[in-house]
Amino acid sequence: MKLELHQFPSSHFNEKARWALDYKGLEHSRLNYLPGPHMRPIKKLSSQRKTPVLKLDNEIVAGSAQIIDRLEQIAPLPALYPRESSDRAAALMLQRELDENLGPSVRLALFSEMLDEGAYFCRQFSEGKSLPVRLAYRAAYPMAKGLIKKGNGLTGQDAVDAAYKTVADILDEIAEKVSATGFLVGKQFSVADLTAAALLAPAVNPPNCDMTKPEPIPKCVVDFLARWSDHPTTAWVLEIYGKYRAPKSANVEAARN
Ligand SMILES: N[C@@H](CCC(=O)N[C@@H](CS)C(=O)NCC(=O)O)C(=O)O
Repeated sequence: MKLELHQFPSSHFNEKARWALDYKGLEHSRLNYLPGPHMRPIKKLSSQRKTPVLKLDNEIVAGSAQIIDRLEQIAPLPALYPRESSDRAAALMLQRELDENLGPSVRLALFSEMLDEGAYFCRQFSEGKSLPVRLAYRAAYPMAKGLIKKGNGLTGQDAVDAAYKTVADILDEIAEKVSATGFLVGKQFSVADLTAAALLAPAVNPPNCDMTKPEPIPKCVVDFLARWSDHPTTAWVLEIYGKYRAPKSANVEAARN
């Protein structure tokens, strides 16, 4: 089966899908899109506009949770779903809650700090592209900024404060949940741990993550990372990345738009 991940390299939801593919050792190609220009081709491919999208031969699966579910069917081992049905239900429910609350809040909080650093913002999302593409992307940024704000719920200070509070509350909840066994559900690494660690990666910047931040990191992002660095959940994310984030099993990185 030929697997193609249509993705943004710098995206925590895409990191979920990459991690699942790598954890299962599934060879795949990664096709990289630029946020913004991605809309038309991704919509054509999957009838919706968000990444990640996985193409399995002629089958299209959109959404990180749906992709993990499909991978669990085609490559059950090593398992990301707990074997026990009550644990599986708990892990899937946690994944859903984290996808709905943690993922968007981490992104909104980080974007609220980074949006005024246009050069860095563009560099992070266009790394690996040709110089003309990067220059064009940077030139379009002032016009795109309003759309980026709107598309990510950056409607004002109240939204930013709420996102920060959501992240802080979830960090505390995770620390409490993992204190007994080191895992969010049961005694083994599962989709719940993968989801929490991948969605927190933009706030932790793990060294073996597929989306480490380009250097030099501007002060606003250094401060964003420092904000959580002493939290026990940050140490937990680094530990989970160290133990369970298998190296890349992608065979090609092709450029798209
Ligand atoms: N629930 C979706 C969320 C995916 C998502 O928010 N993707 C973002 C990147 S992090 C995206 O593609 N945004 C572009 C857009 O909204 O057009 C998932 O789990 O995959």
